[in-house]
This record gives sequence, C-alpha cells and structure tokens, in this order.
Amino acid sequence: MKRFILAATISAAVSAPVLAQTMDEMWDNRANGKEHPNIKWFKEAKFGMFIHWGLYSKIAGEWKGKKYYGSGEWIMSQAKIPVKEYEQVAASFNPTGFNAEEWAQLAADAGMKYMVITAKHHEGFSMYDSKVTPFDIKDATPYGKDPMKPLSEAVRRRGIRFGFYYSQFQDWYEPNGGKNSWDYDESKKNYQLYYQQKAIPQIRELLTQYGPLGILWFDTPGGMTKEQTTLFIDSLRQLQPGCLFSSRVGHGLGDYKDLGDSEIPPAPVPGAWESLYTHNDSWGYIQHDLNFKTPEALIRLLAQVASRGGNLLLNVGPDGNGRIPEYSIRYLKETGKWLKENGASIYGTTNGRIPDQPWGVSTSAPGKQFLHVLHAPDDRKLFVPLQSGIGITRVYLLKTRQPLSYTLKGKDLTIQLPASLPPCADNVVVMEYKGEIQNYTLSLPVTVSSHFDQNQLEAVRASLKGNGSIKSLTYSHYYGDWKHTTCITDVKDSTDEIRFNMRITDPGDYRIILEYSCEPSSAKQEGVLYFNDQPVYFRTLKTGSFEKTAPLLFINHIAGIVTAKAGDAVIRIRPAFNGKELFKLRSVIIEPVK
Ligand code: FHN
Repeated sequence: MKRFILAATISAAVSAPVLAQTMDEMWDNRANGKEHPNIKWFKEAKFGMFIHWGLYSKIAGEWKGKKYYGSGEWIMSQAKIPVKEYEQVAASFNPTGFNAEEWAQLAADAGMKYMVITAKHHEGFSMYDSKVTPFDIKDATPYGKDPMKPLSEAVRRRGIRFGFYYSQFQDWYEPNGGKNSWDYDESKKNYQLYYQQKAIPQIRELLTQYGPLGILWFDTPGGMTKEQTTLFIDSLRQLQPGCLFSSRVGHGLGDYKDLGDSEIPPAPVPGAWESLYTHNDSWGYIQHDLNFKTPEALIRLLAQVASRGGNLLLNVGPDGNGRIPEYSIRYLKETGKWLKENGASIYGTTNGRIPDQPWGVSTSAPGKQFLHVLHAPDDRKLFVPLQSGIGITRVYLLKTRQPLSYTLKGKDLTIQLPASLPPCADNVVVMEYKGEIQNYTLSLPVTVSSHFDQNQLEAVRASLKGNGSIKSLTYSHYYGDWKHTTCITDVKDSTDEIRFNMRITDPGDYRIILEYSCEPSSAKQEGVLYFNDQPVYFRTLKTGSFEKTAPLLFINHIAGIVTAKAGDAVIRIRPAFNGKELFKLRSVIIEPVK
C-alpha cells in the first residue's frame, strides 16, 4: 500500500476513543459567539442531500444468506467480516448505473441546496481516486473510475454546494484505524499513525482535488485530544478556509452543530445546526428495507426542523449498481414540487415565533410568519395566539397568493381558511405584520381547541416542581436506527408536580389521555391529575422497561372526561403517594368529545 506521511502532525499522546454523539457534548461553539464567516449559505440552505454509498451498498444488507437490519453500512462490523473477505467485495463492485447528472438533478428537483456524500465510511473503502491507498474505487474495482469528480461538477453546475463525509477515526480496514476488533487487537493500535498515514493525507486530497467544498462532514471522532483535534482542524483549514467543518470532528469543535441521528429538537435551537434523517431505516442501501418516509412525512419533517431553526440533511442510499432507490426518487421529487410553491416558507427562514399549535408549526422571515398548517381545523378558523400587539398588514395562502380574511382581537388572531382548502401535507399561510413578535417561551399556554381531533400537551411544554426532569430518551429498533423521545421522568414524590398551562378556545367536554411508558417496577401506582381544581385519579399501567436497543412502548391511558370553559386552564399531575418514578410521560392528549 502506498503511504504518504504528513508532516503536519498531531502530537503523540493518544486519548480513548470518543464516540458519544449527543448534541450537548459535541458542540459548544455557540457559547463563544464566533461564527464561521461562510456560515450564511448553510443557515439559509435548510435542505441537503446526504448520500451513503460504499461497498456495503453492494452487500445490500445480506451476508452469506443472512439478512441484517438497521444500518446497512455497518454490515462489516455486524457480521464481523474479516478484512480479507471484505476486500473481495471490491473485486466485483461495478456501479455502471451511476449517473452523476441524474443524482445532481434529483437533488435539484428535490429543492436541496447542498449535498454531502461518503468519501470513506467506517468500512475504510475510498469512494474516490485516492493515492493514499489502493483500497479505493479507482484501483480496487472493475469500475476503475472516480465517480466523485463528475458528481462534484454536476452538483456545483446546478448551484448546489458539494461536500464530503469522511469517517476520520473509525476505519475497519486499517490495522491502526478505530474499531475493528475482530481482525486487530485494539490495544495494540497506534491511532496517531493511522491519522498521519491515512486520514490526514486523504482529507488533504479531498480538500485539494474536488474544487471548493461546502462541507467536510466528519463522523464518530476518537483517538485525539482536544488540542490534537484543534491542530488537525487548523492545518486542514489552510487548504480551504471557506469549507465548513461539521461538529462531529469532536471535542465541541466545528463550525456548526450536527444533532444525533434522527434527532429533532423539541424547541427552537439558536445558531447553525442540522438534523439528520435517512429516507428509510438504513443509511447505506439495504435491499429489504422498504420503510421509506412518505412525501407527506418528508415535507412535514422539513417544516418541523425549519420551525426549530435548523437544516434537514436527508439521506438516500444508492445501491451497488449506482442507482438511487425508486421510492427515494419519486418521494424526493414530490417534496421538491411542494418546495417550488412553498419554498419561501423554508429557505432563508429562522425559527417560528409562534409556539406549536394544534394546526402545526411556524417559521419566520423579517416581517412575516409562515404558518404551516399540517392539520386544518374543522371550522377552518385558524387561531394564532400572538404574544405582542402587532399590526397585521396582509394574510394570504403562499401557494396561490389568495388573500384570507382575519380578525385581530388584542393579541389573538383568527384567520379564515378557505372552505375548499385542498388536502396538502402542509398548506402555508403567510401573515405579514409590522412590529415585533417576541420569540416564544415554552411556558406559554398550549392551545386546546374542539376543532381538531386531538390536542397534544408535549412534555417539553411542562413546568416541573420537585424531582421531575425533561429528558430525551434514545433507543434503536434494529441497529443504529436511532429514535429520540422527549419525556418527563423521575416524578416520584407526592409533592412533585407536572404542570401544563392551557388556553382553551372552545367550551365543552374533553377526554384527557396520558401518553406514557411505564417500567414494570413503576406499575400500579396511583396518581392524580387536577384539571383546574377537579381531581381525576388514575393508576399506572405497565408497558415495559426502557432499553437502548428496543422500542420504547407507550400507552394512551384514558384518565377521564372533564368539562371546560373557554379561557385559561391548568393541568397538574402528581403521584398520590411517595414511591418510584410514576411513569415517563410523553404527552397529555386532550380530545374533544364530539
Ligand atoms: O456510524 C455512523 C452511521 O453509519 C451513519 O453514517 C451516521 C449518519 O449520521 N453517522 C454514524 C452514527 O452516528
């Protein structure tokens, strides 16, 4: 193997690998207030295409007759495939179906503004022509060409920023790379040597041979101290000062923040950041993974992420022949059609100023609120609680520019939607105004209306007294297909309290449902929910234990029916006695009795 040892080194000390990916640990640049001078395009872009493509795409989730589920790009690790056998996959990797123009055009049609593709994933195989190793697409496969050259050009020609994913620490092919313990003895590894001999020279290749890059997207850091990581970044930055480095370079460094896989913050997050989702369950292609998100789900996900102030980097997994799955092509194009008509409500926006409503979420531009109507009220009257007295100048449907009538009473705006509102994943209403709407706080009352099938009081909108806390629980169903659910946990004493402030817009009877997960040891405990001062008693029902590698099960436990007047109301929930954690409460659902 040809090796180029780089002079710009990182010092000899080797720290333990750091693989944690929670957002708080990984990125603290916002705290010191410095922003990369080139961050503007990223903040405005909002929607990007992630592509996981490697030898695992050819393996397609099945090895020696056994099907694997979850993250297909992890099959080498899951099946403990020896390096010598894995190398053989390259010998028949011939993605003749790859067409750079088609991929770039799909990203453009989908309305995506940047693309990030795996130059090298954890498997260690380089998907570009690397002079650092012969284990690359040019030298080790019958394909014998560099797909990244035409792709980077085709993408840039369409005004889309191009970037590379690079797994800087995990490299299961290299004796000194991180995390292959089935071929190599982890304790004998010299990560510094690996960085010097492979990772750094390869990143230099990527930064010098593919024109201006938008992003270098690092992943699963390890083997370097913070000082070493800083040196690593500084030396690489000189090659392309304009290129953004993702936060997964480690140690709270990087130019913007990547959340955990499939993580969306429950409330707005300031600064530049990105949510990452894959179109189905796996990042790399798996032939038997057909769990694709529908166009409706994609459009709503994009609106939700934008309403929190971030970007959505959405992954597709092309197969070993270089073809993007048919469902991804169709559903991304549908998403693009919606964006063509409604893009103003996404691109260049910042987080919404109106907290989540039963009808949906909001995004902002100067003097405008975009109201993303994901669920239309049955009376077609859109209630918008504003926190400040402002002057409304115009209200209209974004897609057709059809003006909408409205009434403003104090800080309450009611917009009349057309009776014939077409079914759509997200009908956007634009509200133009003069004055300032304050950024919202989570303690504002949650709207409850009888014109929706359900109203949801999400955990994040609660205020807590005593032992309780609001936590994001992370678990996967198969393997690496992470889910994150925000719950109220640790409420256990009779003096602990969960409180929701509500604004009930219509009087009537409402059914109150507790949505929770309950450990076997927490079951059969008595709790009391006060609707204003009226107590409603319940006893907890067992759902199962919380495990990182199993579904977290929730029950919709009907607590009872209450009669409400219009106006402000409060729900308070307490354990009846001191005991164990009552439950992990995800939300309180309020259903009008119709
Ligand atoms: O281990 C990888 C995984 O394979 C995939 O690349 C994701 C995408 O964000 N990143 C890592 C796990 O977080």
